[in-house]
Amino acid sequence: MPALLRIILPILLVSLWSPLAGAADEVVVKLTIKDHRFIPERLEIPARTKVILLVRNEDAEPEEFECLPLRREKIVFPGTEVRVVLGKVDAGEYPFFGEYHEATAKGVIIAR
Ligand SMILES: [Cu+2]
Repeated sequence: MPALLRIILPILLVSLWSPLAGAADEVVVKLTIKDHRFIPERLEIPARTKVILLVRNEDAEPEEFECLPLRREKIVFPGTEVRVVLGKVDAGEYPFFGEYHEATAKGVIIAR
């Protein structure tokens, strides 16, 4: 094993083990914006579990993900992805929309 790897490998393993590196009870859910619509429009997530939402914008214009009941909003520039921490959500339905294209960009988060 090269000397550098011998130094780096244990550090890497320790960082993977660390609870700070990313909790195992965290769920990552993906949402895509395309043609000014959200895919999927019905987004199911586990209730009372820490949820991270990754919102990717495949359009050529910016969009803003906005979910009023969960008080989350974030601008997503073209060709980029943002991370929205939803946190632990109670069971229920939470509508969201794209503030810049409200007529077409809408959906609902279903937590159960
Ligand atoms: Cu807004």
